[in-house]
Amino acid sequence: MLKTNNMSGGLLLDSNAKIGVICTRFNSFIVDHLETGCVDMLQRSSSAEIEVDILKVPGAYELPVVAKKMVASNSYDAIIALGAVIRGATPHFEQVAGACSNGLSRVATDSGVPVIFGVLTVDTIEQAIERAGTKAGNKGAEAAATAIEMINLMRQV
Ligand code: INI
Repeated sequence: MLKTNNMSGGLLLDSNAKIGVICTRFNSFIVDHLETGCVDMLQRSSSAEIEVDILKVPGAYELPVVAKKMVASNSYDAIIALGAVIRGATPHFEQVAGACSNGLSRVATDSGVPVIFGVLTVDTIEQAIERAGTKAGNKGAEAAATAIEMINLMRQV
């Protein structure tokens, strides 16, 4: 006999959670819109109480170390990292984007706490604007929905 347990996280949080949102000040004219989209989505995705701590870091390179410190406090159900690395304006794009994405991924896998990658890595400022609340959606809102889904899923596993 086969017993299948299907587990997936829904997009509505029905029990309390604490979420850390880390935002870069670099490219703040984009990242501020990701933050707004993120907080708005968190608010609309919960019938329970979500406490949100919002922290600012200088740039995407600094996101992993702060995420690491936050998960070490054992007080967050998920961390959302928001930023924008724009190739056109960044000669060392690969280093900044690579260190950021590898670092965040490592914090998540080492700790078991979901760290959501809400960092735009794009070629142009136009592409960043498109993904910050205009024609290609809002990466901050997507990151918030992913955080909710992951919190729900991690509570089932
Ligand atoms: N940081 C970003 O978040 N986005 C960028 O596009 C960027 N550019 O263009 O260089 C950037 N650089 C700063 C970097 O993240 C660090 O803050 C800095 O190197 C100090 O460690």
